[in-house]
Amino acid sequence: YSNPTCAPGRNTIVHLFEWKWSDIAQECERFLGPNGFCGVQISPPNENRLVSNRPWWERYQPVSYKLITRSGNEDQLRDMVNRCNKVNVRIYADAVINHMTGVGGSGTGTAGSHWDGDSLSYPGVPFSAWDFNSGSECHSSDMNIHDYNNAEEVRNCRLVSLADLKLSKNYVRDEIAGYMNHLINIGVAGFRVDAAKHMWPGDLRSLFGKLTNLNSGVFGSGVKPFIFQEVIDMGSEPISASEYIGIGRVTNFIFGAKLGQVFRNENKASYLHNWGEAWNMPNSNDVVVFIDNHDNQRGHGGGGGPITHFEPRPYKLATTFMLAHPYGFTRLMSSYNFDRSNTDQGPPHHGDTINDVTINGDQTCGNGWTCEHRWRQMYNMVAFRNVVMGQNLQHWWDNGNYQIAFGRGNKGFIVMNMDSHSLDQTLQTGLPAGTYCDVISGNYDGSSCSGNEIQVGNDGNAHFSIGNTSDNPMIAIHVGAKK
Ligand code: ARE
Ligand code: CA
Repeated sequence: YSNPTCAPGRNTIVHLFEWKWSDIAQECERFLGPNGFCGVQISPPNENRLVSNRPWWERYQPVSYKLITRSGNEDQLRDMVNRCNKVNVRIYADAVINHMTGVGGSGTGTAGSHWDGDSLSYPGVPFSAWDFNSGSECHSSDMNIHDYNNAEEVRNCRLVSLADLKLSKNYVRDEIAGYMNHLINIGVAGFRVDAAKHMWPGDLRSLFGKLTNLNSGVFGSGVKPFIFQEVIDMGSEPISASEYIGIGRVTNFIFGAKLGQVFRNENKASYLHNWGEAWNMPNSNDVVVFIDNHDNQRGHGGGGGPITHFEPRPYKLATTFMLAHPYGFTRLMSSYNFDRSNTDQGPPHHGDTINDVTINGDQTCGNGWTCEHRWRQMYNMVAFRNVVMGQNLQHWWDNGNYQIAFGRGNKGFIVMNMDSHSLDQTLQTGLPAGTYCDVISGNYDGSSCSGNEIQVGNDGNAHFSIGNTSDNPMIAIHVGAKK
């Protein structure tokens, strides 16, 4: 389950957080397909609890596995999956399977199903009280998780009072597998598994064993879904991400935290010369990496103050480094604007309807959508990653401080200046001689560069000069953008 199942030559996914299915379908066709993205992580597609003021997090409180949410209904989901697959962009669903709604209270969900969090009744599945962990499995005083040093409590008790499903039960696994197989049948390529830390690895292994292969009409025969499990492991708790590796990939939260320090100038960039496993991170092929996610960009999930789009300069630098470097399977975050004093704020909306994503003349988004993935530095580096994939990191250079450069075989080269003085260097790029477009300052249209040009000589050397005050203090060149 660790193979991302991207179409050939594609290597990065983007989390289109809280987008509508109809907007994602268009985005696949007009932008993600043409720009070489592998796929989209979508918000949870199943029925959720209706919470007043519609916070984004209501979608992490399942009511049933009917495919009706504010993002759209099942027909719209199918249309999105088909249209995206057609342009070689895959859909990865966020699977919230550890729990149902918060306990206490009752109501209806986004598909109209009734739920009762007092009696633990979810007739839309159906689940009833016997399908949840009880006092026999959970031994904390109030059934909630308090002690992350107690693995049994973390897995058998309630995460922020969410009704905790009993995944040791075959019936529960069958219902969840039925839901995931329904999505597989529609044509999704895989899953982000929410709150995987709160489920026993053995239960997940059995559950995933019930999954069918991907839709052969799209993927060919015998292809397993891609699974990446959300396990927040900063190295300080008894539950470690390594317990989940082998079942699928895991989310690597150390990655964004460590790069955050570097690109905020709290830890020398020159130390990145051995970035990767040597930094006490899992093997490259076992992880999904990212700079921030929908939780930590708003202080949820332990927060940790990652760099986000609110700090564009270090954010673009950190993302560029991530995409240029061989380590991990890369995910971009695509946000909506929100007031940082209100961490509940849902997506741009009118009434109960999520607003359309509009596209401005310069390719950026309007209507309250941030669309980091449409910033030139981001999408051009997604293309860079596709061009250099499989090439070794070589020709590392640094000034012992905050200026660094490295190449990827004879395909691409990057130079970054986070220092407080300018960079002026002739460096060995490993690239064939010629004129290259700097894909940070501009685009290549097939014949000319709209930004700066870099000359690589017959000896592979090129001269780079980067000021320290620019908004984008870096240069990236690759053989796909050579004049
Ligand atoms: C909401 C309300 C709660 C209320 C609850 C039930 O905020 O006050 O009790 O509803 O009514 C998201 C939001 C939550 C929200 C929830 C349900 O973040 O605020 O609760 O949706 O609507 C832990 C988990 C990790 C989890 C983070 C948030 O280990 O799996 O907490 N992340 C995922 C998603 C979230 C989502 C959920 C799980 C739930 O990405 O978006 O929650 O589906 C240490 C530990 C971490 C721990 C962290 C925070 O760092 O190492 O493991 O993360 O502390 O406690
Ligand atoms: Ca659990």
